[in-house]
Amino acid sequence: MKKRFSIANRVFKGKDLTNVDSHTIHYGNIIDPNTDELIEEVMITVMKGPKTFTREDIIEINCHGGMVSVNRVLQLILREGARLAEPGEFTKRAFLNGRIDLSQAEAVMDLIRAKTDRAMNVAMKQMDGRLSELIRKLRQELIETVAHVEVNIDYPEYDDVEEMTHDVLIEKASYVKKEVHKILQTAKQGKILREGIATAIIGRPNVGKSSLLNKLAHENKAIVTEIPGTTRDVIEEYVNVRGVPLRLIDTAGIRETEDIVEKIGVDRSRQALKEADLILLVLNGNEEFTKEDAALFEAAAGMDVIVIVNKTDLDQKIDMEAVNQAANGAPVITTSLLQEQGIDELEEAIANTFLTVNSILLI
Ligand SMILES: Nc1nc2c(ncn2[C@@H]2O[C@H](COP(=O)(O)OP(=O)(O)OP(=O)(O)O)[C@@H](O)[C@H]2O)c(=O)[nH]1
Ligand SMILES: [Mg+2]
Repeated sequence: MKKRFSIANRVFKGKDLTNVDSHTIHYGNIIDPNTDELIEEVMITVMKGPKTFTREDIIEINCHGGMVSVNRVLQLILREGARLAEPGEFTKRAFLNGRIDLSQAEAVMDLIRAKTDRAMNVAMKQMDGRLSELIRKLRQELIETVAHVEVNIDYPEYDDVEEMTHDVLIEKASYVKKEVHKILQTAKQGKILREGIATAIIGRPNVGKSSLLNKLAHENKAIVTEIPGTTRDVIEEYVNVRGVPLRLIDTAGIRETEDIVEKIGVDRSRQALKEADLILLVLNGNEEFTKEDAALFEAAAGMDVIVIVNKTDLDQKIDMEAVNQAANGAPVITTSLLQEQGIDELEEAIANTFLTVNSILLI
């Protein structure tokens, strides 16, 4: 008798689990076999391989919620000879037993770690075998092409087999290359969905960067004051903007400063800017467009940028023409974070940037 059944039968007072049908659930009690003490009232599910997640026999014990009851049952079973699964062990066994392939196994991990509904959907589709199917088709295409070439070489006398010419080969190879390239694009997207788009909020001091983080996070995470140079360290927060996961990074306002702590903060801001996937460049509409603002646009050149002209509730002193010119085609959104104006437009711009940058193949 298998070890898992013998352990379960030893601690379970109810039906003999070796004699029940597969995929059935049974009510009973967990009893300490040494002391006859009642440990917990449970439902036990018996699933015999190969129609299980790992293709092996599986016994699942459902006990009451709460750490104490779960722990008591767990401790007893461990004492009786079971051991805890290693992280990812069930998925590993499912893979080793040929139940799922590697891309599906990865999808299981993505599913567990998914940060938004959209990330979850992508993982579900990958688990469903969609990526495996794409790869399998390309592999098949290549195998058939190679077989075709071999037939041409080995049996030149067959005249009913179409000749594999250089042109046909090139055509097939470039088709496969194009498809592989598409799949690789989705890998970048997968990483973004798993880890969030690294989004740096950049701007001169006091323009409203921390206010922006707080608005997108719907929480007062960062300290906001009217004193320029309030944020000195990098603050990170995961937010979900219309299903797109962002790792928002609020930074110290970038300016020349003699203050040692602020200086370190400014260096970190520059670093965050360099490492980001997306830049939210914040300007103060109540002030002129300055040389420092222009320098920020230069630092962000070539990156995905959304420009935010904030404080529209105050007098507009900024030259919008200069802003649009510096933006060079990047979206420019006007907001009053204080009066909660323009946030919808900003969220839409973020979602759009994400969708166009990373064509979503798997969704
Ligand atoms: N009138 C007005 N004030 C705003 C707006 N957004 C932010 N503020 C104010 O501007 C000041 C600075 O806001 P913060 O969000 O701390 O600015 P910051 O860019 O993070 O500043 P540093 O951390 O110093 O670089 C605060 O007093 C905010 O209340 C706005 O849309 N309109
Ligand atoms: Mg700040």
